[in-house]
Amino acid sequence: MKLLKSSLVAIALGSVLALNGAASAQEAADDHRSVAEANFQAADADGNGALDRSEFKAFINANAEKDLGRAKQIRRFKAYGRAFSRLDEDGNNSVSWAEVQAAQAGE
Ligand SMILES: [Ca+2]
Ligand SMILES: [Ca+2]
Repeated sequence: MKLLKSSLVAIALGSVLALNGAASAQEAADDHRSVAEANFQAADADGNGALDRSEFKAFINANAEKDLGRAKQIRRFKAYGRAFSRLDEDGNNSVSWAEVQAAQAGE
């Protein structure tokens, strides 16, 4: 299903990508990041700029709805705790936007 969807998108965007492939790929990445950032801010219920474990779960679920990164797999396997620990690099039991971006950069 995912392959089929990707193929259809590729066909639909073929002429655009042929003209300006690199810029379009970059824009798609920027789009994903701005959606993820909006989800991050929406999930940050207490507005302290970082996600605790329950806020993080809301963040992952919002990202899964948008098919971002590995959010769907995390949701399917309920691997929120493991994902949280992996992202929380400084171990302060909260995930900052910088930590989310650092993890994405490493993928
Ligand atoms: Ca918070
Ligand atoms: Ca942290």
